[in-house]
This record gives sequence, structure tokens and C-alpha cells, in this order.
Amino acid sequence: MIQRTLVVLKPDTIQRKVAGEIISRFERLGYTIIAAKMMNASEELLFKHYEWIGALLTRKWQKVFDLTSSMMRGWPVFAMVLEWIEAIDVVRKVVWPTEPKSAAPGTIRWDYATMSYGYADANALWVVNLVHASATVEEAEQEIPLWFNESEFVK
Ligand code: IDP
Ligand code: MG
Repeated sequence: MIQRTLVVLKPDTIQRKVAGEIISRFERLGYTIIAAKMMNASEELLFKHYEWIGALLTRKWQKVFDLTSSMMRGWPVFAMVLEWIEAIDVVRKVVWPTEPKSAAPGTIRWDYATMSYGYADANALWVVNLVHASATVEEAEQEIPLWFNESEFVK
């Protein structure tokens, strides 16, 4: 199936200036960027993204939600929509899982980060993991229209 997925390069990717390298990994797999923008994510957008859609507050606790939201607002992010075969599962596989310590070598979260839940909790940090990618079809279908208007897609 040809699918669309939302990828957001988080502030740590932009700060480290590895956005180009990360985008290359998706391009190398064959994905096409059909919408993209640098932006400052608002508190409202992030609440909808992480709680309405992602249920982060419900699944975790307030401190994790607040840290994640504030880190995502502290610096610009690069949001894009990628399209091609099985975009949701394939892109997520290259990004997943949430904790870099548990990620497999070759995934983005392993190759570019070193972070564990234990270290993050002990030091009041969010889990620094470079990239957001839609996890399921339902998530992608809700996230894409939240981040992009129809007019922002290339023809
Ligand atoms: P995902 O990004 O792999 O889909 P989610 O559970 O949806 O993971 O969490 C969203 C983001 O919130 C994570 O990517 C991570 O940056 C942050 N986060 C999630 N759980 C924790 C935690 O237990 N401590 C600190 N930050 C967390
Ligand atoms: Mg998620």
C-alpha cells in the first residue's frame, strides 16, 4: 500500500545540524517528501499531537508530558510528510523504539543518540530521540492534517 506518514525532526536534530543526514536516510529508502516546513510548534499543536492523538499524558505522567512539550517548543522543528510503499511501518521501523538504549543498531534512535528511561527520569530530562514518526495508520491519519493544510502539499 502507498501510505503517507508524518515525520518531525525534533529540536535536538536541528540543534545538532544532522537534519540533512536524517532526511537522506528516508530518501535512500525511496520516500518522497510531499510537504515540508521549518516551524515553531505551538503549545496547542503539541497538546493535540501528544495527548489527543498520542495519549502521552494518559500513558505516562504529567512531568513527562510537560518536559516533552516544552522541549518541542524550545527550538524550531522540521515537519514533513513522506509518501511511498508502506510508509508508516517502514519509517517507524527505522526510527523505533522510543528509548535509544533499546533501539537496534542501524535505527536512527540508536545511531544518533544515547539515552535511557532511567537516565532521563533521574535527571528530569525528556527522552532525546531526534525524530517523531507516526506509529500507526490511525495516528498518521490524525497527525498529518494537524500539522499540514491541504495547500501545503505539492501537486
Ligand atoms: P514515540 O515517540 O516513540 O512514539 P511516545 O511514547 O509517543 O514515543 O512518546 C512521545 C515522546 O515523548 C518520545 O519520543 C520521547 O521524546 C518522550 N517520552 C516518552 N516517554 C518518556 C519518558 O518516560 N521520559 C521522558 N520522555 C519521554
Ligand atoms: Mg508516539
